[in-house]
Amino acid sequence: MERTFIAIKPDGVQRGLVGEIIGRFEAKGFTLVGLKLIIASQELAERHYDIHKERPFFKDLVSFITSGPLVAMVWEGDGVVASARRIIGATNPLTAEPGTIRGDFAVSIGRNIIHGSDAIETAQREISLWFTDAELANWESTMKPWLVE
Ligand code: IDP
Repeated sequence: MERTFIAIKPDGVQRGLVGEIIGRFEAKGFTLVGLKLIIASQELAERHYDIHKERPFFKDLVSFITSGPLVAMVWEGDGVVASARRIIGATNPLTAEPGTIRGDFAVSIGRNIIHGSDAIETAQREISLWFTDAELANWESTMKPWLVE
């Protein structure tokens, strides 16, 4: 079953948007299989954003992402990786569509409140970076027959 890694960044936590954001994924019909509130270490943040290490914003990004607690999550469902990216919206919140999380709640690219894996392979890498197998729950919602034909 397809899984994706979602993180509510420290700005989303500070702004009290945790419940709202989790609610959107729940209401959509995806299944929560991992959840924790943590302050990421410098090493974890650098590994997570490794692909951006040569970019001018890398230092500020790592410093911001480690600046306070974030909510790390794994969500499961058919097509969840691409669907979550649509629910989240464009990287720049000013161009993100209204109705998306970034479109509804953010104004700045450096404070765009949420991360979602951009591809299935990236999701697998990020999930194993942030979670151990024991931290993930293998379960099926009793709602499934009402969600999936
Ligand atoms: P994504 O989060 O939508 O996948 P990426 O291009 O992978 O976007 O960038 C990762 C994160 O780096 C973004 O969410 C944003 O917080 C930050 N970022 C990307 N581009 C810039 C920039 O030009 N200035 C400042 N921060 C940026």
